[in-house]
Amino acid sequence: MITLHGFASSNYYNIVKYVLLYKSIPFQERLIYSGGEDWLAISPVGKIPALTTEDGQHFSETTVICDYLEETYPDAPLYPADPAAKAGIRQIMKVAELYLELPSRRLIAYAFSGKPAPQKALDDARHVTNRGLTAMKRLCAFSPYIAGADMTLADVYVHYVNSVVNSIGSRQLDWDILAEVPGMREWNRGMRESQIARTIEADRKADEPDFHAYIRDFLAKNAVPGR
Ligand SMILES: N[C@@H](CCC(=O)N[C@@H](CS)C(=O)NCC(=O)O)C(=O)O
Repeated sequence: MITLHGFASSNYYNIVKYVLLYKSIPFQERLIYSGGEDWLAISPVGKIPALTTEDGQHFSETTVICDYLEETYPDAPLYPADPAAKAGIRQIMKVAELYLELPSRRLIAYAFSGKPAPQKALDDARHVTNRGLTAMKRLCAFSPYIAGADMTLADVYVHYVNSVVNSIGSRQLDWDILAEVPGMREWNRGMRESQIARTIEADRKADEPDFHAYIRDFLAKNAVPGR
């Protein structure tokens, strides 16, 4: 059986979990927050999530895992068949990853430690996020799904990107980032309603105490340079 490694407070983990549930692929979850050499053998950069296939191969990187699942389990497709339409979906995901998720994520240490972020870090995050927003305004249709009539991987991906943008980026920058893209908030609310999203959210809530304990322990051992 497929094994999904990671923890339920990770938005990237939840993207893969969503795909597994959406496609009704049998899988087991292995709880891990971080690890040593054994973990690097499964996830070479040491990041969550990673996946072990039915025949024992391991790999990491969320979009790589999702593409593997899509190609191996083509039922309940999350990409259009047409290559150009598929590229359009992947473009939305890549823009969301590089220009929305990552600038917010770079502020995560300040959010967890409570130390004020250096002004340069805030300015950089705002600049990159602005570029992402400009692109998303052009790319997103929300009619009713992010790229049009059909639910795709971009809906799943951006929904969980938005959780980091909302909880980290918006708070650190004191800026309602998602409100900048017309239709994004309403669409995001709709995405939260599905049974799969509710299951994932319930699991995330259940993981919260352990995740916070892990973060407290991490911060006790690793100093976060702040302003
Ligand atoms: N590029 C990776 C990023 C994954 C990632 O940043 N995961 C976080 C958890 S949400 C993590 O492992 N953080 C610990 C670390 O960076 O060492 C992906 O797309 O899967």
